[in-house]
Amino acid sequence: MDIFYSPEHRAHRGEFEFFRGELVPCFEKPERADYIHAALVRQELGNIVAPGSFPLDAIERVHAPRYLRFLEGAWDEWAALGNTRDAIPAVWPIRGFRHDVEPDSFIARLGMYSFDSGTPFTAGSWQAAKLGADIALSAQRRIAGGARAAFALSRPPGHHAGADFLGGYCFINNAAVAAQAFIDGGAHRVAILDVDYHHGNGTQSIFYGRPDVLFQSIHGDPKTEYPFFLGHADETGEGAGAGFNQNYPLPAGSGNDAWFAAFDLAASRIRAHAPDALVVSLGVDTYVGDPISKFRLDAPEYLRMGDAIAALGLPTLFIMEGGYAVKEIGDNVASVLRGFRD
Ligand code: SP5
Ligand code: ZN
Repeated sequence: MDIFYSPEHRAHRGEFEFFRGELVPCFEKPERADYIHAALVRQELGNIVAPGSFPLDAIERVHAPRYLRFLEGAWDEWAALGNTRDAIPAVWPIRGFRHDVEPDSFIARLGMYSFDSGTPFTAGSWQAAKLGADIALSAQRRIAGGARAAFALSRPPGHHAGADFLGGYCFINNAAVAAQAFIDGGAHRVAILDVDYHHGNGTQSIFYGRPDVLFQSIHGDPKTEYPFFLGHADETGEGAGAGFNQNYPLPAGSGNDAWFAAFDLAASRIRAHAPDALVVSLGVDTYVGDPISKFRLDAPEYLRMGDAIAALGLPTLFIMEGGYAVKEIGDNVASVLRGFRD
């Protein structure tokens, strides 16, 4: 399958994220994509294809224009204030605060458009995030043109980003942008399967009221796992979208059997939806060796995952999300694609 990739992802290179009272080196680092790229080339899993460039319109189909304008200008604004280090959100308008008045202060607007302090905004974050969306759209177009599958190998990831907020290392929701592009291209129904360890809160929130885009997410139980405030089993959609969102939260420590039991439930929902295309938010932070996550999937399970996804028999767009065991990330991603192909 074609693998859409650009080395320019390196423009996004956060220095530190805030964790337990101190700044720790970012887990979401450029080496992640470098290792994946190297493994896919070594295992000859497909042609590496440079993305095209798309107008912002396709991204504005799921993100608020004023949020995108903020992201686009954020680094210049921050730098004009005399800053050279990354911008890290530090103040947020929670319940009872005004959300209708956009403050003038940069740090206040950064807080208004974010939900955690773990997502530094760096000099090249906008460029890399926009490029990631272009990668997702290029891969989506390949499938719309008749390909069975494509892989959007991008970073930063996207599934925590909502219509007007960043967080969880994510700025633009690539999976949501791609799913919407399928709909705008004439697809009647799309399914998104999110296998990242963390709940795809951004994707869920974007499609929560819609029946055309089914969202299925298997993840660590938000009672104990990030992002904590969304991802419970009783969140099933609202209004016209009622019944088109399913979460499969599993306890920290869950292993292969529990994970694939949840997968089978998600797979039957996807089959029942009869989508024209499947978007897979592919995080491999479910791996037993992941430094920030607590599932225990063994390396061979990624082959099985790819095989199980292929058994759905759908045109499939894989989009890269999380995975922080950098030395193993390439082989685990390659296994999913190999399991899918063979
Ligand atoms: C896309 C994605 O996988 N985003 C995940 C964001 C998780 N952010 C919270 C990270 C908490 C770091 N915990 C460090 C534990 C070190 N032992
Ligand atoms: Zn994750």
